[in-house]
Amino acid sequence: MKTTARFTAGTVACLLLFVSVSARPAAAGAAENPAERDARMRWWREARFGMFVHWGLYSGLAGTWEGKPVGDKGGMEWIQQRVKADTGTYAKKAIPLFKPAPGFAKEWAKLAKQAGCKYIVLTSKHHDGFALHDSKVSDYDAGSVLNRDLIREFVDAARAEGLRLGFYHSVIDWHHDQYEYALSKQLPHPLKGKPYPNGKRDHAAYLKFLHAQADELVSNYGPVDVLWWDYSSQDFEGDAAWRAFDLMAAVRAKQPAIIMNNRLFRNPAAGWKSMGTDGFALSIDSKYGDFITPEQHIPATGMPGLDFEVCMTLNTTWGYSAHDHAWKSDETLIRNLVDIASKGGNYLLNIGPKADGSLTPETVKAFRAIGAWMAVNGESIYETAASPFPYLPWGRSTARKDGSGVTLYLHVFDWPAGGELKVPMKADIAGVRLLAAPDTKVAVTADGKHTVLRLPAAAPDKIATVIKLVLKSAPKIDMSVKQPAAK
Ligand code: FHN
Repeated sequence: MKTTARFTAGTVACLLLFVSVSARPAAAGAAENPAERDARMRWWREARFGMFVHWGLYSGLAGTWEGKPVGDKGGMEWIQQRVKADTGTYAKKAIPLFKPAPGFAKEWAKLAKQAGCKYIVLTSKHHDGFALHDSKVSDYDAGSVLNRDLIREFVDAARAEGLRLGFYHSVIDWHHDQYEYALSKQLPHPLKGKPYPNGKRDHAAYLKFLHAQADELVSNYGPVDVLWWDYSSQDFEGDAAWRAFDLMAAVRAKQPAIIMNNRLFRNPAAGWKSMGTDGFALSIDSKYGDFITPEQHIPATGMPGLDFEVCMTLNTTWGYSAHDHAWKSDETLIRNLVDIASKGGNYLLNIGPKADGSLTPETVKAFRAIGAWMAVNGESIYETAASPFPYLPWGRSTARKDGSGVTLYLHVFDWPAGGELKVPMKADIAGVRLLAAPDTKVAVTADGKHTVLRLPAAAPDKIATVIKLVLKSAPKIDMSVKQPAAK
């Protein structure tokens, strides 16, 4: 089923996205109709906010190689590729430093819960090929090397906090001796351009391994809510690269309700237009996956009716680095969450735990700040649909269809100097409330095509004050108010 983002007039149509669905997910292997798909996607669409966790052998190296910082920007989960180390050299240095403490995942799950995350996604295997579960088809895994099943420990901690959970699983593999890295000029590999050190390789043998490990992850840990594949290139994707459709079918056979991203592919119908991390396209055919995955970029316009999730780092690296201090402000993080929700998308915000699983003070502070904002304003994010406005000069908006009425949430970033907030709509307003100052009176008047709210002189929340408007019916949006052209 192909869905393409359309900027429909008023986009109130996108509110239909949350019309309660009574269907159930289709049985494994059966063709899924739109109502069944909506039922399967519902929790994810309502969740809006998840925690991403990049943790593995690279976490112990922490951006340092042979005593020197590899850099202070960019993904240090790529350190093996950045120093061009073969897998034996990399493992010899990294394994002794990777020392998961008992109960490591409990801190992550508690912080995710406190922050208002509804799901948590952990790297079961990143590009370096080291699996965090106890794998029967590999000796480069936590079971063989640490005598631990770190995925089991993660799953138990996530469930104890009532979080939905998922696995990020890299199809790229810098360890496996049958992975034919020469088949792609675009995908990274530490030995790229060099002959295979072990002679001729058989990619089909690697795919048998890849499929077997994926099967272990969806067979041995109970319900898995998300499988976050990563990643393909334009010259190496889908069936040719991964036997992708078999892989997805095998996963769905074990986990019929699972939600999968679009990264087994890299073509326009799968929501991609380039190799850039902003190379997403505004369309996806669900046979390629359930959602589009903009990375470190928020789509400039809305994507009404389209499922997408923006994944972002807290600083500039996914895996832990001792040298990356470019932490984003609480304002940036919270406004990103609001901006993404106002476009109908999910925010997957990353943490990069240290080798023992512990978190940096900056990580804890950031997620707690988001949690404090969500404790007051979460209803303006969860279970909402994209903003019905083409543009709001002072902030963002989300919406929810409530019976015959509509609830609008206005997220004010730039508080009006004179206390008068102009909203480009005419509406029959039944109630208005500041979520951060519920006892404050807000006078409402109409001025031509606009609704005018008389607000207190100071913003109750400097980052984003949320105004809840309960409307008796759908608003009449002034569609002439558009984003100013870029200068
Ligand atoms: O190469 C990976 C990268 O290390 C990280 O895991 C991100 C997260 O979305 N995905 C790939 C780059 O797009």
